[in-house]
Amino acid sequence: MCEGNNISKHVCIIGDAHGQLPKIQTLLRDAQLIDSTDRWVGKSASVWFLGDFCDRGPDGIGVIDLVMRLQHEASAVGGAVHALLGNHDVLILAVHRFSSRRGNEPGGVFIKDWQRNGGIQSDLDRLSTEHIHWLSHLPAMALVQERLLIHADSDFYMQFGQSIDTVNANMQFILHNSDASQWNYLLDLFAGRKVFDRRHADGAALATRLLRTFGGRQIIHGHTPINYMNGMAPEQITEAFVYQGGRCVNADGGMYLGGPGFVYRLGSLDPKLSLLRRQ
Ligand SMILES: [Mn+2]
Repeated sequence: MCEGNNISKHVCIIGDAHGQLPKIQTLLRDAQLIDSTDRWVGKSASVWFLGDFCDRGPDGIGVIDLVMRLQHEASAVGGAVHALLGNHDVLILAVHRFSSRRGNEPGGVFIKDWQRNGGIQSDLDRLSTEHIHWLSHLPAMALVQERLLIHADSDFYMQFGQSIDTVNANMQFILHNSDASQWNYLLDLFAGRKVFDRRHADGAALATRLLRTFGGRQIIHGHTPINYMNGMAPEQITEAFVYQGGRCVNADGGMYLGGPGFVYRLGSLDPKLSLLRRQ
């Protein structure tokens, strides 16, 4: 439990699942959020999944089914399970929507992109109307206890609006229409990464700008496996990677690369991380 926090404010973050159902089950069990039969026992805790449920691993649909069920079970007892939209979630929706189009037609290219990026045929085969509805309504951003939660370590979100609600609505608008060029535009931008990294010339400034625009004192993201930022072996990564003086937190343990994953619990924010006001 988070020190000094009321149990009702207990928030856990889980990074990119990428079809790793057994690892997700283990993480949730070890955190005492589910029992041995996968039922919610987390009471009033809340969990945020940072997106990218499918691709690269065997059972993306299994992960989505678990998360969808836990949402119902948690909310029935005062808890909450939330999920953000990741680029791979957009990608599998694109493949499904435009699957009848050939490679030379608008949207026909998505299947190649998806296969190249670890698309799993059995996930596509099992993708139901319910899954599509759920995925296409996921928010792209959220503000939780002064943290700005996003999937990708990129500032591309600003291309879709200047408030969290506007960005979420604009992305969902694309996902509910069949304009392949808009889907392509979203996927191209969503592939960006490492924008807030210290090795990026404007990393700190871009992180600051994002927080000024959307609020929050810290960015928490997934999308880029931590080993790609700190050079550690994925198997050794058991905690979030905090960088840019605490302004940014990477919660993607690289489970599809062999990492065990981890649950990142929100504690007290460092008081030196001031709230950044709009200028
Ligand atoms: Mn991603």
